Amino acid sequence: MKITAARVIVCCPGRNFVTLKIETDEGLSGVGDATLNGRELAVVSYLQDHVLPCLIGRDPQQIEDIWQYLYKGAYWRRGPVTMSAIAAVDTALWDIKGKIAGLPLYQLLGGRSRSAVMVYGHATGRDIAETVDEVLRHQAEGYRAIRAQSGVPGLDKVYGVSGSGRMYEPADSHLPAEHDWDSAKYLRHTPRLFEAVRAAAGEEVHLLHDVHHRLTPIEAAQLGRSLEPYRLFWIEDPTPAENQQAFRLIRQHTTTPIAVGEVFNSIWDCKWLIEEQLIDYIRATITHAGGITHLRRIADLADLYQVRTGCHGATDLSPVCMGAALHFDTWVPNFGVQEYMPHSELMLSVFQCDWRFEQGMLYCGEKPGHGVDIDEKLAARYPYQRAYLPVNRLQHDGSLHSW
Ligand code: EZ4
Ligand code: CO
Repeated sequence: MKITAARVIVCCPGRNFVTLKIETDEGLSGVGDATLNGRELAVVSYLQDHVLPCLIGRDPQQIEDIWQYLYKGAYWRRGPVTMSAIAAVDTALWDIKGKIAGLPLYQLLGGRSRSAVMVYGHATGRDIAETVDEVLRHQAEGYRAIRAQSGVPGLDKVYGVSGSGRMYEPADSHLPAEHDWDSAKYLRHTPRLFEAVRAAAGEEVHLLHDVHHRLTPIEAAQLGRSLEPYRLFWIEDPTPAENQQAFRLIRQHTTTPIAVGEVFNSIWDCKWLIEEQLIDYIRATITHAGGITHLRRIADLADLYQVRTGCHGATDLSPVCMGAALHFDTWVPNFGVQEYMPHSELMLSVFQCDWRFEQGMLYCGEKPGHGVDIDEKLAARYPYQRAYLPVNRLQHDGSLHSW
């Protein structure tokens, strides 16, 4: 079998997605997600200009060899652009392999480890009352795990809080918006938020929170400790992870579980944190961390240390990523939870999916491969629109801060 064609499809049905489609001489095709929020076209060029010409004529069944060829063969290893491009190829090839075998992806990986995939939904509000309402709404929809974020009194705009208090979109379709930040205000507010949420939502529901790299290590330690009475499932990205020693400091002060890694792209970003048992959940995704082939290695390493998976699943990951992730989650032994922000109707008309949501769980489909395809004609009606994540500045003097 040979790869005869490969093309990159860029579309914006409400937000930008980059999709790779690979075709073969036997009429089977596969798709992969290559969306890197706010830097989409860099991956498009990486694929079109540098990767796709090397794929034509190769045997699509040799997934491992093609992965190594693209990783070692580039000479320039790792990085989000490279690893997203490799991920897209890898995901498309696993999709093709599933179609060759006539098996859903989770069967190729080793079969079902669980009946369904627990997901967490996003409850966001402009203030505590609105967030509590959103948490209750999610519980009524059956969610067993809910991430809670809210506006902070005295701060104008805060990450993850949309104007309407409902869904937020993690990009703005103009040049980067500027948000303001004050860690002291946030540290005072967040325990009050979770006190109210836990009181309203009861003991059973899993509560999560995303700090989005905004605290220093000692501030993150304070936050973790102040949230202990509310028994969170995790706090995510409490501090930036470039200096990984920071997590040792946090660990010395709090038993609140820690999730890290939505911006990681390689096992080398995770290795030390996992081996030193400084995190509890690894957030790496298929799309940004080298595809199924590489994420499987990360999960296997994590399993040795009882670190569980908690794949990133915001709406900037395309339905292709979500489809593949659900198969991965159905198989992976050390599964923790899967992030789930439902895509819009329009997005789901461009991408056809076969998963279903029921009582806080997602069920992957049984179609061969990962079960997601793209309607290229419809996609062409929604061309790329420039969009960026916001930036964050300290409120009192305008210094640029982590977003
Ligand atoms: O900011 O997906 O946990 N989820 C998140 C997301 C990320 C975006 C970045 O593109 O932090 O909302
Ligand atoms: Co996050």
